[in-house]
Amino acid sequence: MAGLDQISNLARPHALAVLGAFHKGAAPVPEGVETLVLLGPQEPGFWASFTQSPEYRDTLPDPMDRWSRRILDALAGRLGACAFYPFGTTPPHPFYTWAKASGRAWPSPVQFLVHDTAGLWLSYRGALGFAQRLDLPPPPAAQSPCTTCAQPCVTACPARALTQTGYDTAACHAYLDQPAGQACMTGGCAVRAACPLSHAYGRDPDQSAFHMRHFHT
Ligand code: B12
Ligand code: SF4
Ligand code: SF4
Repeated sequence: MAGLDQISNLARPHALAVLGAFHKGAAPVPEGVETLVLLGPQEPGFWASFTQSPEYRDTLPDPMDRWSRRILDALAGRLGACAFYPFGTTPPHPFYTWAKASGRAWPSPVQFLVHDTAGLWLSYRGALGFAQRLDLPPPPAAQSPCTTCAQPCVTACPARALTQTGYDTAACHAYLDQPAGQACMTGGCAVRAACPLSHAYGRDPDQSAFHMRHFHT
């Protein structure tokens, strides 16, 4: 039976890491799944690895989603698991709910998820569902990092589009169209960057720029 160490070892060459896992019962999961394992970028290094891929180089649409499918489908095949993705289904798989169930990510004061190592730069490339109940270690942190933080995320948005009162996506897009918005376009969302845990994650700003271009076309 697969264990988290084996999953991590197979994911690492693709610059992917296990960012959380939980058993059925902690959150609704697809039929037949007993354990769900969440995978996302292993930093530093994810962007350097991804940009070597055929999907990045072929200039066709949605390179990261296509890369995620190829890599996670192969991992699922090796491990006898099923792969699930945060994109491409209607309705979407509930990754936000799954993240909370893992005990390694929490809603931040601005609602985006904050993760124990990725901070607000958290994103998932997919999840592996296992029919077996795998042994899972307890989550490394007992509580959200936000409880002992000065909360710079709350005031970091220069457009006041993402605050404790919610996310005004129209105001965010309007700001990104202005010259001042170029800082978010090239370096990523200032709110996500403001989190102390984000600083330690080591994400390449080129990756943030890539996602921002996708978000704000
Ligand atoms: C639709 C969507 C959006 C929408 C609306 C957000 C929303 N209301 O959830 C829009 C287009 C605004 C959006 C934007 C972004 N998103 Co988005 N988005 C999604 C998506 C595809 C579906 C969410 C959904 O409806 N799920 C279905 C419901 C039924 O299940 P659920 O997710 O468990 O439901 C919970 C959430 O919806 C949550 N919720 C309710 N309202 C809001 C509002 C916000 C802002 C958030 C974060 C959550 C949230 O409450 C529900 C109950 O717990 C998820 C992936 C996924 N499959 O979940 C990513 C996801 C939530 N997004 C993500 C990301 C990375 C982004 C971007 C940062 C992309 C980027 N640029 O890199 C941007 C934000 C731009 C910025 N300022 O940087 C990440 C999480 C990031 C985080 N730290 O929280 C996810 C998990 C995708 C991933 N691959 O990891 N997104
Ligand atoms: S800046 Fe502080 S309050 Fe905001 S998400 Fe990060 S740890 Fe939580
Ligand atoms: S991308 Fe920039 S304008 Fe949009 S929510 Fe983040 S900090 Fe605010």
